[in-house]
Amino acid sequence: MNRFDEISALLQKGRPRELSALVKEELEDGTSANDILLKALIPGMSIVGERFKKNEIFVPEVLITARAMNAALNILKPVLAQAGVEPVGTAIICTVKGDLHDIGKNLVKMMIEGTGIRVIDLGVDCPPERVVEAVKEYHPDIVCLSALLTTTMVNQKATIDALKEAGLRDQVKVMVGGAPVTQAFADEIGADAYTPDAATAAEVARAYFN
Ligand code: B1M
Repeated sequence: MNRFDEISALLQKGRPRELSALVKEELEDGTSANDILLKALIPGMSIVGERFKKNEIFVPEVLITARAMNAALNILKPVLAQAGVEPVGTAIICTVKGDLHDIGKNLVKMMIEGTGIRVIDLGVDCPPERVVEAVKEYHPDIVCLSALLTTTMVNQKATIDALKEAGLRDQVKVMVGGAPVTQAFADEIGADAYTPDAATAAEVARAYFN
């Protein structure tokens, strides 16, 4: 078994301590944080998703792997983030109302932070009115909305509508993403950008400041 497979296996078994140790070791050996993410952690999480879909594992097991994933992401965070650089702007990010999935959101947050943008994280299950309040409070340049469920994608639209009603829509770029979200859906709800993954989200966010 190679190191990426070992990392993936520890993630799937939900072993945060051993996983974190191996991720640290891999970084110390010179492997890039991006490779660890794209070749070990994300493929590991996809396998978990497939097994969940087939009812081979259930919510408690998935929660355990999600905790392990977040532990590994915390180790990659300082490597992905650019230290000591004055932020070029501000983004707020959340997972929309009704939705508790935060791994993708956390990843998008880290990658955007890595481009030198300050990111304010409103967490999960975030109602549209909380986003409106945060836009009034922090005056962000970008609002990032993540949704992982077909039943909660509609709350990306509800959030955009709430920003319109509050007269704030034109002050921010709204970016949407998450596994069920598509470019067509983003166009339909009037988002400024859809991106399929965290790296592209970071590129698009940074491009707003170029
Ligand atoms: Co949930 N879950 N889950 N789950 N879960 C999915 C999403 C599901 C596809 C599983 C399946 O059936 N195969 C399915 C959704 C089906 C659907 O609606 N189409 C599902 C379901 C049904 C549910 C519950 C309803 C299950 C139940 O209770 N019966 C329930 C809902 C709870 C709720 O939210 N109200 C539920 C619960 C959970 C857990 C709590 C157990 C756990 C979440 C823990 C946590 O996040 N802290 C969980 C998990 C872990 C998953 C899977 C297995 C993995 C999600 C993940 O973290 N992927 C997932 C199956 C899957 O996706 N294969 C599944 C890794 C992550 C890196 O990818 O989040 O897609 P992702 O993010 C990507 C891109 O989407 C993108 O960038 C990231 C990477 O580059 N991206 C953005 C994300 N947000 C973005 C925002 C952007 C741009 C890009 O711009 C702003």
